[in-house]
Amino acid sequence: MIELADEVRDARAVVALETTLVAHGFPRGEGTEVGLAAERAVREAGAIPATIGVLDGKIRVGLSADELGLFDQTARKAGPRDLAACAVQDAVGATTVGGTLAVCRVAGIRFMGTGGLGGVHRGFPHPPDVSADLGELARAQTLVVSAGIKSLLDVAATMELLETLGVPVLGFRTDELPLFYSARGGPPVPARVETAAEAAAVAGSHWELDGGGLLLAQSPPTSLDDVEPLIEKALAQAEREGVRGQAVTPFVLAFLHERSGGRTLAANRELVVANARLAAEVAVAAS
Ligand code: PSU
Ligand code: MN
Repeated sequence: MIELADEVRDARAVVALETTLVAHGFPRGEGTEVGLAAERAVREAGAIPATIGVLDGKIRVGLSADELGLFDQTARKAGPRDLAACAVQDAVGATTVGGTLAVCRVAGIRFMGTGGLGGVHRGFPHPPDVSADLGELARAQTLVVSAGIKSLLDVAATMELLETLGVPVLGFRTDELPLFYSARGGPPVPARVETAAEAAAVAGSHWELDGGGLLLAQSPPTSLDDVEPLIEKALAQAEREGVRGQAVTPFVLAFLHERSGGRTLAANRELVVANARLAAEVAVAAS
């Protein structure tokens, strides 16, 4: 059911990339461009990109540009629980961070790049919405590079849960956890690393201890420090419209992209590519 592209199977350094942000994280058409830019960044750093998604009844690891274009708004959002049904029912399944990690666990892929990790949604336990990204991050022996935790979530609660799950959180040249759109204002990180090689060494040691996933948090290249009021508006609007579950994150991202006049869109695009590049540098250092 899992099919690896030839170049992924033969590669020494591989970086997994997700397809939910391609399908649901950007306006129509733009997600594909972001996905391709992330793949280019991985190659420039000397690694092979393995973009993961469900297509043609298979879980595909490594997609062509044309195949990537099939992951649009009509794709199902595929978290860990959705992979099997998507494959059996021949649906296009855009994998979340959690869904991608579930595949990495089986395929033995150790590094991944994304935008922002999912986590505990604000207002917990009403509803009790906790992203499946966290459970998979605890299980998979994969290091995920992100711009921290999306600030539309309850970041403090998510950090507590990561500690409970035994997930190391490394700040890349920062003492503060980045907040997706902004570099500053987050909680302190439990450990800071200065280089990709150091991150690779910590990951290797953690896996020697039979640990699971790690989060390597990198500040966004462009830091937007005035998004919080807009996030509150977006969450209130989602509430009014009865948006629930898997639909919340894409709804909020789309609202922000529109209402910020495209500023969050540009920032999000940039940070996804930067994280893919850093994930590749860590993968190369580890090989
Ligand atoms: N990072 C982005 N854009 C995104 C996401 C991450 O820059 O759209 C996606 C990831 O796929 C992540 C998902 O797994 O948001 C979290 O969704 P939820 O809160 O429903 O688990
Ligand atoms: Mn959720």
